[in-house]
Amino acid sequence: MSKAVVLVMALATIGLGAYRGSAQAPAPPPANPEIGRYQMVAANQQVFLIDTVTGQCWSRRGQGQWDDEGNPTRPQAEPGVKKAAIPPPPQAVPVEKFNDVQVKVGSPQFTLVWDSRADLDLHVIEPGGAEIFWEKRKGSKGGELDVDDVDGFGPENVFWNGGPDGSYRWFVHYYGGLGGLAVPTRWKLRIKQDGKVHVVEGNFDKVGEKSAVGTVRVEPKAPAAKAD
Ligand SMILES: [Ca+2]
Repeated sequence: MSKAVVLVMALATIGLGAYRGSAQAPAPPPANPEIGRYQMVAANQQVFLIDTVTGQCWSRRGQGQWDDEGNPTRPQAEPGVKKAAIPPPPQAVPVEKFNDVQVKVGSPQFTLVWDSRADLDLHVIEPGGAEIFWEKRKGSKGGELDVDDVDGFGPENVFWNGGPDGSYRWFVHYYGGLGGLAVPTRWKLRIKQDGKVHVVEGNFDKVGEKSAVGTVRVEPKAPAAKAD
């Protein structure tokens, strides 16, 4: 049995689960190995000292000098070995700006702006019935009102990072005028869904007015074609 095989077996015996190869030159064996990091294993009439963090090994016979054994785990860890799967970092939600305010981009995405200092509110009811608006900013299927506006012009933005298929219903509510007085207000709602954009516009003259309820339908995604 070769020394390298013995060393690898010794490493396996002590459970070198957390081994990571090191590109640095091997350090000399420690004068006083810390308990826990360095392990001694007797095999083939030799004593092997193993750094369980780096995988570096030394060996000696009796009380002789330590010989540098290198890192017997490294050659096995190189060619053709699958690297541990490292999950990609979570992707940041892209953003865009309306009226100098950053809103999150999604699909579907509903973004309301208007032309006065009145307080308009965007309401979106997601598939399943949860209503998302200023008082309940998150739905139960990933939808979120990430930007609310109370002092005019918008935007208000409700988005899904890939929402479920089904019907999304929306309406706009004239919640409050200026000091209780209604100011005529023109609003514009942009709806984005699967790369398509459409815009709906309307007017309010009275506090408490609501737009008609609009519906956006997200169709189920076609299954990916199978390669034969
Ligand atoms: Ca509002």
